[in-house]
Amino acid sequence: MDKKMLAADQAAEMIKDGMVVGLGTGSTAYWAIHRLSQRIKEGLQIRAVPTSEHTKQMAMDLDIPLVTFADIEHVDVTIDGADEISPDFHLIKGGGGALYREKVVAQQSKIVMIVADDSKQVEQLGAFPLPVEIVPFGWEPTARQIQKLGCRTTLRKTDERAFTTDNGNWILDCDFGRIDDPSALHRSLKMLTGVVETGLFLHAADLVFIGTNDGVIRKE
Ligand code: ABF
Repeated sequence: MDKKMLAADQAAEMIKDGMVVGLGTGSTAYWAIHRLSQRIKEGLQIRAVPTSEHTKQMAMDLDIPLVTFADIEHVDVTIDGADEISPDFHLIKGGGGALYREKVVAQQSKIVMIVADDSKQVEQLGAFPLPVEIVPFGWEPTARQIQKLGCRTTLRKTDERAFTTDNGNWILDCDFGRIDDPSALHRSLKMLTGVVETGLFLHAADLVFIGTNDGVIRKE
């Protein structure tokens, strides 16, 4: 069985009637959304907040009832993926480009469950280039300021054009190598005018489900 699916299924089993659920983005969250849709057909009653336009469309196609922050004050549980997970549950996210909405939803969530396969576990963050969402206007000076923090930057592109986020912004993939102090780096990046948000999610998981060849490892 697919390791991502195994992990996602276990997280989706934790969802209970009446909950407001944050729906993550990416190929692992995909399986959780599918499992939740199955459970809804079997009688589970939830409302959900999507973390991207892609996930929103998927939820609508699967008849998952959606709400917005106009309707709710908090999210009970969010299930989302990650690109890297450190032992102290710092995360790199944003490989799929949805980091801003993922972070907003995670910050409003009482419990954040991260679902991933075992390739996402790392001793130290940084092998995966850090996605940073930036404002398009003046992106070159923003990139130069970020480079001065000690990285190489690549403007993310699809079909030769800048990849545009759901918020109308662009993504710089920033290769810092090993990140010794994620909090300090996050703070330095956030000081820059052109930076909207970083893919560093600090101590951002309450529960982690890791799919392996031998089953699911649950960490908290
Ligand atoms: C989202 O999906 C992102 O934050 C992350 O970039 C990605 C996780 O990757 P995967 O597609 O492997 O689940 O959660």
